[in-house]
Parts: sequence; C-alpha cells; structure tokens
Amino acid sequence: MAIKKDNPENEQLEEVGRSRRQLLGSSVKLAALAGFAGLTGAGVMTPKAAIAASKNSAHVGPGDLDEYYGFWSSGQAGELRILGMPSMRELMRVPVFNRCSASGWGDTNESRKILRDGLLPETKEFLDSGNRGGVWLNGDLHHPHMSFTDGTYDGRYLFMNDKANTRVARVRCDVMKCDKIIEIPNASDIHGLRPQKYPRTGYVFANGEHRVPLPNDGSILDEPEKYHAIFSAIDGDEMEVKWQVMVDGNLDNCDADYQGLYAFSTCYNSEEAINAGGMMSNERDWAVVFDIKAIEKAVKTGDFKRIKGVPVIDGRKGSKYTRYIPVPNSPHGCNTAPDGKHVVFNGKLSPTVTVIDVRRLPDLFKDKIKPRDTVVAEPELGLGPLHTAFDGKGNAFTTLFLDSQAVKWNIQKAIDAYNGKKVNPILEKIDVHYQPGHNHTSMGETKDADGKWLVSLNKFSKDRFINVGPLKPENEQLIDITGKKMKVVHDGPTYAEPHDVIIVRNDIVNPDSLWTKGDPMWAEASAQAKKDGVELGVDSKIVREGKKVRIYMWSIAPNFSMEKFTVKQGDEVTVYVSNSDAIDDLTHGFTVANYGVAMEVGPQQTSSITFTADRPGVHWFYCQWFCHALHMEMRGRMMVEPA
Ligand code: CUK
Ligand code: CUA
Repeated sequence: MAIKKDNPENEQLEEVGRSRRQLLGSSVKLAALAGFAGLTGAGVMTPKAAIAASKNSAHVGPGDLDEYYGFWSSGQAGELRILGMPSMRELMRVPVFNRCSASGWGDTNESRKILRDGLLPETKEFLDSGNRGGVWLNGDLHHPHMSFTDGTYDGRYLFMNDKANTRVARVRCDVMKCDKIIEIPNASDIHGLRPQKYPRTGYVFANGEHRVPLPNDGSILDEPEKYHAIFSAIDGDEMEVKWQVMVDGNLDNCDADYQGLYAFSTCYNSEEAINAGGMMSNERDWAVVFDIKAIEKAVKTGDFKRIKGVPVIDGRKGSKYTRYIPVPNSPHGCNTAPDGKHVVFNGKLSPTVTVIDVRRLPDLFKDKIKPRDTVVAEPELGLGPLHTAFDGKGNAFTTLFLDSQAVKWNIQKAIDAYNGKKVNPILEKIDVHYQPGHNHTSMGETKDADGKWLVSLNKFSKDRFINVGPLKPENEQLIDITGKKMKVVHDGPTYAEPHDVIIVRNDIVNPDSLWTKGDPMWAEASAQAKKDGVELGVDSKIVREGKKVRIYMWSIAPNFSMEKFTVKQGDEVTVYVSNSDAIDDLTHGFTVANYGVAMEVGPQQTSSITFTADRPGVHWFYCQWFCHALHMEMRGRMMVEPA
C-alpha cells in the first residue's frame, strides 16, 4: 500500500508497521510449522495479537497469508465465495444453490441428497413433474453469516439465504462445504438472514420478504389483503424451523441483539401494496421487534396455529409478541452495533438512519413507552442509506446508494444531536465507485469489531475496469479505516452479484486439509458399501443387482483402481470413487466422457454419482484435477454393451 507522505501520522505508523508485519509473518509460519495455530513459543504473538498489532496494509506479498477470511455472497450466482482479506484474492467458491461443473455439485448423489432432502413435499412433486431434474437449478444467495458464541464468531458454520427458492443453507466450516439446505414452509422468498449472537446460534432468523397467501395453493389469488409475511426462527444445529411469526407489512433485512432477547426486521411495505407506487406511498414504514422469550413461551403454552408442521404465532399489530417502530419511508438494512445497545435501521428512500436503544425495549413491551420512544437518534446522512457497519469504537459507516458515498458518523454524536445539542455526527464522507449496497467492517457484526477494514460492495463498476461488454463486474472497494481519514486502497471486481460479506479473523476459522474417512457427507455411500462388503478406499468391486450396477473404485495418483469396467445399455450405474491419497491438496476428479458425469473427490473423500448407461460404446473416464505428472494418464474405460 502506498502510504501518503503528506500525512505525518501515517509516516510514523509505517515504520512501526514494517517490523510488526514481519513479526506477524514469522508467527504465522511458526504456527504452521508447529501444525497447530495455538502452539506458539515464547516471544511469538498469537495470530489474534499479531493482527491487533499489525499496521493496516492491503499488500499481502506472494506466499504471505491474509489476516482475515472474507465470506462473500454471490447473489444470483448462488454460491458462497471465500476471499482472503485484505488482499481481496479469491480463494475458493463453495457451491450452494447453484450447479458446479468442477465439483459436480448438483449432480453427485451426496450433493443431490443435500439439495433435495430439505425441500417440502409439494416442491419435490413440482420438481419431479417438470424439467428441472429433481432439484433447483438456481438460487439467489444474499446474506452469508457465521454462527456465534457469546457475541462473536465461533467458526462452526456459515448460514445463508436463497431468496429465489425460499431456502436456508448451512456450510460446515471444517470442510467448507454445504451440508444442509432446508426450504422454509409458509414463507416466500427468504431475504434477511442473521444468526442469534447470544448466548449462541442457536436460532438463525430468516425473513420471508414477499407476502403470499397462506396456504399458497391457488385458493387465494388476486386478493393482496389476504397475503402474509412470515418471520422464521431456524435451529441452526438441527436445521429445522422451530417457530414462525406472522407479521403485518413485509420483511426485508434482520438482525439479532447481543442479549439473546430480541430480533429486528425492517419493513418497506407497511402499505401491503403490490406495486412500487403503492409500496412507497406511506411517509413512514417500520421496523418490527420480536420478543424471543415471549414467543418461546407461546410455543410452550400453545398460543399458535400449527401450519405445515410449524408453530405459527400471530405477531400482527396488537400482538404481545411484537412491536412496530415507525421508521421513515422504506427502511432497508438492519444492523446491531457492537456496543450491544444500538440498532440501526437504514432509511433507503429517507436520507436518515434510525437508531434505537435495546435497553428501552423491555419498557416498550410493557407498554410503558411508545414505539418511537425507543429511538435515540435519527441522523440525516445523505441520499439512499442502505446498510451500516461499525468499527467497535463508537463510529458507524453507512452506504449511500444514490450519493455513491460511504459516510462515517459517530453514534454518540448522533444521539447528542437528537437530544438538541449542536453537534454534527458526520465525521467524513468519501466517494465509492459506484452505488454501494452493503458494506462491512472487519469483525464488524460481532462484539470484537476491530475497526481496521471496511469493504464497500458497489453495484456498478462502470469505468473502473477495462470493458468486458454490456455486463460489467461489481466493484468491491477496500477501505482502510484505521486512520483519521478513510482511504480507498483497492478495487476488487466480482461477478454477479455479491450483496453482503462478512470479514472474519483468520484464527477463528480452522478448516481441515483432509476429509475424515466415514464423514457423514457420504453416509449413504458408506452404508451401501457395507451392505456390499466393500471397504471404501481399499476395495474395488462391481456389484450387480438386476439392472442396478454399483462400481466401487479408489484412486491414488496417478491411478484409478479400475482400468476398465463393463455395463449393459440401460443399466442404472452408480460409481463410487474414494480418494485414498492422504496428502494435502491432492484432489482427484472423475469425469465420464460424453455422459455429463463429473465430480470432485478430495483427499480421503468418497463421492458417488448415478446415471443410466443408455449410450453404448467405449467411454473414457478420466481424472479432471491436475494431480500428478501422469495426470493425463489417469484414466480408464467404461464399456457399455448394446442391449
Ligand atoms: S440486500 Cu442487496 S444491497 Cu439482499 Cu442485504 Cu441490501
Ligand atoms: Cu488425479 Cu488428475
């Protein structure tokens, strides 16, 4: 990073920073050598301490490791992406709601089971009757968030929504693969999603954005007054919907408090209209507050209607389970501050953000105060405030979509101004390029917000990159927020269309390098192998059962354990490949030419895929991951005898 010499503060920091960065580099390497991040010798800083001490530089040299993981949404591309931060290097794509040609996600038996099992019966029926091959082909992933323990990330899971097909997915952080996807009943189009922060996740809260009839079976059509929006609490361990709340209006974004008592959602359609004009017509919409303890009690005492197996609580206006706080026109983002006290609702069509104090909520639920009495600040920040991030030092950063700016403001000053003091809460505005949606700070949605980096997720890149045609990339800009002035230090193009990101310290995330034999991901394959008398990764075997043929093989670079196998035209063939290499970074693949069959098989992993051998002839299967000097030779023949 080029340090501006005209800033004496920066100059000083740079000198200190250099030596500290070297120290960080050596501590990471030592930790890697010890094979255990916590095993650090005398005088060597833990990664957490090293990060805290290091100077902010976006330059991460070749071979150097990033200080943070960025978990990126991909919007309508449907996958989760992992970037190293602050380098902004894209490290991995994790298929979730999409299909993936590389890994076979959407085609392997293991992924199809995950994509299919959590769907509602009527959706399965729909997918089986149509031309979509039994699982959804698309998704719209907006909000990836990590599980929490005691107000900060715990490195267990990542949760994310699918707005397109009303689903919530979970990614296991030990292997960085999706292991559960559930469809949310009664709701439509899951948008806002946040995990419970305290005491732990716990619940994953999910907003059904669009109002629909309940049940949505065609008995009610063009009668919008009979539509509903549904808020869901999912058990993140079981991946089951525990309860739902029916609300007035609709549900856009949500967040949870740091006390484990309340959750919040913004509503941009208090009008319950069905077109843009109608949805904009009220001067004020609202944020709805959910009283989690009261709702849990209602579930226990039976104050609900069970719909599609889920207790649905009536949380419409007048209910004791919710409160509606009026907020200027069409609020969007919903962000709890790391101070544990303040929640910011972002005005979108209003130039303001509305700040409430969670300590006033008990009185609100006791009706001792009015909903607007929970508001402690409402600063006017600029045009199109969408989302707010925090530095953990009392400051907030809000994206201004229409102004194409990031605005830094101070929460206490905003409160003082609201109380009539003559102070300007706005500290600084900088241009971003262009039209930012979400932004996020390092650790910014946890109590450990560290105030180092801000990422602005800009919807338009226009002239920032060489032209690639009518469809342009997004532009994620990295902003250094450690100094007095914010500083854009990097432009990072991304493909359609990240909405949100979280930035997690790297000592919190500790994925494995090898799969564990017998991982639950391929439990069905393990069970079938056992029945067939096969030890996965050790035995090779062809098992025929009528028209069903099961091929078990293993791979060790540069060989598959079978050079050939023969099946009959019309057979239903399942191939199980177990990668017996136990070496870091030695992934194999299995592709059958002209059969549309391809899958990833990581070290110690078993993957399987089922297809009908309806094309007679010789079909080479090959490993598509370049794994060895003899990778090209890693192949064999599937021979299909004509019927
Ligand atoms: S939403 Cu896209 S910019 Cu789906 Cu969180 Cu605000
Ligand atoms: Cu194994 Cu290429």
